[in-house]
Amino acid sequence: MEGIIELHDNIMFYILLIVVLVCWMISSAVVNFNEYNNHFSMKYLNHGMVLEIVWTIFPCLILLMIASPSFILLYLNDEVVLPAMTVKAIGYQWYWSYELSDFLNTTTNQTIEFDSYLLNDEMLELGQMRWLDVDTWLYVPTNTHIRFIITSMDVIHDFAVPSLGIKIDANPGRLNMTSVIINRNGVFYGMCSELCGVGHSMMPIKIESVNVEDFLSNIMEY
Ligand SMILES: [Cu+2]
Repeated sequence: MEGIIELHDNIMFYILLIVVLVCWMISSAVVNFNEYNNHFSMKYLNHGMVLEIVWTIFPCLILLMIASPSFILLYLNDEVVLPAMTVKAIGYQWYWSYELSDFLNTTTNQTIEFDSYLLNDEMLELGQMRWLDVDTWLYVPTNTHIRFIITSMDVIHDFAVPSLGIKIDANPGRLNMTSVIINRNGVFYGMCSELCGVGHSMMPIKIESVNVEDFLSNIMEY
């Protein structure tokens, strides 16, 4: 997400430059070259080789300057660097289910997995977010390379957490992968972002990032 914001800021610089330049050229043409201010046209000025070359090359260079950081970010986002843990998120009509296959529940001797359901209005406690809070949410450790594997059991869903910069389709029969590294504690909300039926708005995502020690004690409770 930091990369996306940085790219936006970078591109915004060029956009402002272009908008100002184009507005200035249009307004100066309207003001200076109308029939009141300029009665004559110069008969022999109908082609300018240098000008043509300049206004072809210059926009090309600007486009290249915008394209290169954009491609770098695009391919960097695909890279999954040695994940320390894996979270599998499975979309169902209409809730998310999570599997932490790196961890074993010692009492049942099975990998940790749980369903995450929306809290309805009656169940909400003071301070909880309406239509965003869930009964059991995902804890993840901070400063850890986490791999998310996204899939679905029925129709296409979409696992989207905007503040983490994730938005990945959950397709039945297919595993999609992305990775995050969260560098501070906090709660991150997301929603299903692919229309998946009447309960589409009732399957929010809640991820809480905590220190590694807190994370290890929290997952005991799943
Ligand atoms: Cu959905």
